[in-house]
Amino acid sequence: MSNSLNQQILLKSRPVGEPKETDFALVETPIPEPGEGEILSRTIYLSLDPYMRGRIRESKSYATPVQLDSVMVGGTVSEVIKSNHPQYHEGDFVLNFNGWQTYGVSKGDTLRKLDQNLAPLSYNLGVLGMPGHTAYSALLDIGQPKAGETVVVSAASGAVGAVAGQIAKIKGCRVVGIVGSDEKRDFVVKELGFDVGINRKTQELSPALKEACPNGIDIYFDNTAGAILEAVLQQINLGARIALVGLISEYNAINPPAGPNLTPLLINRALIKGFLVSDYQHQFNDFITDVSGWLNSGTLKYREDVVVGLENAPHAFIGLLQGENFGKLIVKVKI
Ligand code: NAP
Ligand code: FER
Repeated sequence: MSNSLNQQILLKSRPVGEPKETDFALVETPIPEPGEGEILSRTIYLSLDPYMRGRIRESKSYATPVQLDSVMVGGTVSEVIKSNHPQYHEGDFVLNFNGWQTYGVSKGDTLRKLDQNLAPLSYNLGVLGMPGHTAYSALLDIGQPKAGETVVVSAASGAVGAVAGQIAKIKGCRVVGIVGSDEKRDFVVKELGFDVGINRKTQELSPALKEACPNGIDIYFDNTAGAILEAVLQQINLGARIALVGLISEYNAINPPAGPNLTPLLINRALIKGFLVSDYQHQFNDFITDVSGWLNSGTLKYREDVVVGLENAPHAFIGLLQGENFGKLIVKVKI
């Protein structure tokens, strides 16, 4: 591997079911030249996120798919190497979208400059980035949490779930987190301060939820859909709110899964609303102000799962969809 070349991970085939490492390939190409108004940057951190599973499908959903033999998409923290844009200079750190490659060219008006004195640079891909923003806006806007209410969060130790559950605690709610291991269960209770953790792999969901939520469920922050949504619906309260944020239990499914029984939604006149973080740009400044404040005061804790080396991105991404990450999954790209 050479430092004078751009290392890129391309999508080679569209996975059926679980992605495989052979669906991706590492190639080396010349480092690109920035055009007018553009900057060339070196990738420092690459974010790996569940939405990428949707982007490697053929069909368009809310975004266009990655083409075969193209570089995988992804949010990045990068260092400016060359700039043809008046607002950016060599050595600046920026949030951009280089994708799974060591260098990238971006248009100057699609970037955000980062200040590494405010927070570790990688946080801009997690707690102070798209996942944190998702947690903040989906919980506060759709969930409308009130002190004393019961909030259930799935994928609760992850990038989005951990922040959502902690904000619900800050708002005075009883918070129950559903996770995939005992270690993650201990983490959400002992480190993050949730009231109860449930291991979805070893505990039966309905009785565990009944015990954890003696007053029923007012808000469900749904990162998973599937069996967890089904079990939660059976115990929702009158006027419950459900933020449908992610359906990770279905992302690798080959056939469309059977839907849950929706009768409890009707009986309880409950609200279920789909959420896309891109609709909430207007709340970005409030999100940064509040979440940075909670982070700096130690009220909100943040855990990262850092994998070193771009070549390990496919393996780590496959693991993300199987619950192998513990905290926000980031690739530290070494050049
Ligand atoms: P994450 O929680 O850090 O990682 C994914 C986690 O999902 C895994 O660690 C695993 O946790 C859990 N999981 C995997 N397969 C599962 C299954 N079959 N059933 C239940 N849980 C499963 O990822 P994230 O970045 O925070 O994303 C969480 C969710 O938010 C995803 O669904 C994502 O698509 C969604 N999201 C939506 C938006 C939006 O705008 N709508 C934006 C960002 C993220 P356990 O081991 O604990 O089960
Ligand atoms: C976005 C909207 C949604 C985005 C990511 C998501 C990277 C994530 C959706 C999901 O995980 O379901 O603009 O930008």
